Amino acid sequence: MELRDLEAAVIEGNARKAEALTREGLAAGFPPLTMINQALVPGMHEVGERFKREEYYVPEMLLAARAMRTALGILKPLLAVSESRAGERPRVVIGTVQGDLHDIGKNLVAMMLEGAGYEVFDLGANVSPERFVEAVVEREAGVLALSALLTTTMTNMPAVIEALRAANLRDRVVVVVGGAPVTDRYARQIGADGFASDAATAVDILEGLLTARVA
Ligand code: B1M
Repeated sequence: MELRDLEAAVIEGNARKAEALTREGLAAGFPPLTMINQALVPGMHEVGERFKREEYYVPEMLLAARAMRTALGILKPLLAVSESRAGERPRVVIGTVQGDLHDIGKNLVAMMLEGAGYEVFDLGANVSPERFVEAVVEREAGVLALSALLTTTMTNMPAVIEALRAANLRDRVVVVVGGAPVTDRYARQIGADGFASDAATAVDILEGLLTARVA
């Protein structure tokens, strides 16, 4: 098994092949994160490029997403959970903002945070500001992570921050945002505490923000 075969299975939208190759990759000793970062993510990136060039349409994107989710489903339980600091850490509520159905990147961020020992409550995609606030209250969360993949839905992020403020929770919750169209500048502009460009950085950024808050 080669990583490029797994990447190709995602690009082709072949879930069965992606599943078989993921299992083969594990048997061959590839670390789960290597398969994610060097095969699955580049595969989805290529799908996006083909969509841009109008070689792929929504059905192809859906098939690719299914292949990627199948592979991630196998890898997720294998991402090592660092137990050492679990319990000391604030709970995280995560979701994709209203109007946006993209959830793969958000799922990866959730997986990486869980792997780093955070307790994560994933609200899924197309989440309203009210639902985010409700979940922060219900779960007594100290972190809210928002994802958006569309330029037309990232503009729904400020409404979530505003809803937190209206519920008098803004000072108690660290808000991190991310997703392909989101930038550090935009994060600052809407009053988020942090921005992460990818799932691994999300963990680092959050660690930094929480350490700064304690200090
Ligand atoms: Co859509 N789509 N899509 N799509 N789709 C994009 C995003 C697009 C860039 C494709 C393109 O044109 N090249 C484009 C957006 C253009 C724009 O707004 N600038 C687009 C479009 C236009 C659309 C539709 C409007 C198409 C249509 O219907 N005509 C439609 C919108 C539906 C909606 O949401 N209302 C649509 C639909 C879909 C599908 C449903 C078919 C499917 C999603 C399936 C699913 O997620 N369950 C889909 C897919 C698969 C894509 C692409 C090909 C892949 C997205 C993905 O999963 N990437 C995408 C093209 C692309 O991204 N290159 C595209 C892999 C993933 C690992 O990366 O999500 O970026 P990403 O996540 C990264 C980082 O961004 C970051 O970490 C992740 C891991 O490293 N990150 C965070 C993400 N969230 C974070 C949160 C954080 C921190 C970091 O919080 C702290």
